[in-house]
Amino acid sequence: MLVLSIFVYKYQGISQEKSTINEEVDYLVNARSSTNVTLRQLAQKSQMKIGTSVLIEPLRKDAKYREVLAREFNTLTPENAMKFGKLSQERGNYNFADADDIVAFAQDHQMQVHGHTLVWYRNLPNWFKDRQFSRQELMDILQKHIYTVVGRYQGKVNSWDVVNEAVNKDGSFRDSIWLKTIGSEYIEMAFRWAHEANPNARLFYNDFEAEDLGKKSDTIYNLVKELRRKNVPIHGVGFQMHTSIKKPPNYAEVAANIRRLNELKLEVKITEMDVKIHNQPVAVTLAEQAKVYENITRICLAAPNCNTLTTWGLSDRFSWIPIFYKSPDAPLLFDQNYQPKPAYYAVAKIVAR
Ligand code: 9MR
Repeated sequence: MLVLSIFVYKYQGISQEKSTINEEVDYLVNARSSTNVTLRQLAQKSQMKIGTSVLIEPLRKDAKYREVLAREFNTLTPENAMKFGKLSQERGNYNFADADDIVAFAQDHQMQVHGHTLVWYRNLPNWFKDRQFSRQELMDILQKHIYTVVGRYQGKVNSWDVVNEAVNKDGSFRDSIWLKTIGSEYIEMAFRWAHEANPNARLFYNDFEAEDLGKKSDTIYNLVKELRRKNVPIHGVGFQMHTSIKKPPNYAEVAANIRRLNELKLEVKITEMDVKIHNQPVAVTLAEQAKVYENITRICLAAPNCNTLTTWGLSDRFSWIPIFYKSPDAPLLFDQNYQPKPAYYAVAKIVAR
């Protein structure tokens, strides 16, 4: 702890002197050798949840992945293993092997699990393809799915992304099979069923590019406000926070958005953070990336209704970004070799306060 205190003291000193970007870069890059306290230990002290999404393949095969996961994080989110299409290959049948292993790892290491995700327009089971369901049939399918999955992990998974990405960029509702077949009530139904399956679970609406103020976040705000008014069991909103150094979040708006949700007595979790640096992993871009992580961590911790920061992947080795954008990137807190990056120390600095 002493070592880390010195580190924090030194860093604050630099900030107060309004250091140049180069000094900050040097500091953040060199910070690596000057601390031996883990993020998880710091987070524990400040009652913060610090998490990452988890992929089953490295969890099974890579001892270093397991080591860093247990050492640095106190909560995790299965990145894919709990999606409907992954769990149910055939109608009526579930394969929980991957999800069970992730949950068991969390339990063995006293970590919480945030379940992801019950209702999404993507990753639907193959048996949905080319099928026309009646409204009642699809409601039955969804209810059964939610009861099965939430029920299975009762006591082990006590928060859930119930509905994921139901709103478009322009603020309209996404034209998913759920909306088309059931109507917009599917959202309310999903929350009620999740609550019935596990009355102790904290239930979230989760989305991307809705962290700032604007059409999309306004629709989400109005949606959750209406759900609260109708006494639908919803406890929070997930800000995915997939960002980039080229287009960092509008911090004042993120803070205002968290504040207005607090007025509705809703929690906010940062659920899927990553910060693209666009194939330029040099000191300056790593320092810019660190700043984005630092600012978001600070804003979250300063708000009474936000205390969770989860990144979408543990190491740059396993990020979805290079695959999806077909371009190398390094968006996370740990590099390809599991070494902490400047962003790691920037988050640690805030969590240590
Ligand atoms: O990172 C996930 C990737 O491995 C999957 O192929 C993809 C489709 O299931 O989903 C990615 O995670 C997404 C998350 O589930 C919801 N928010 C956006 C994430 C990145 O696409």
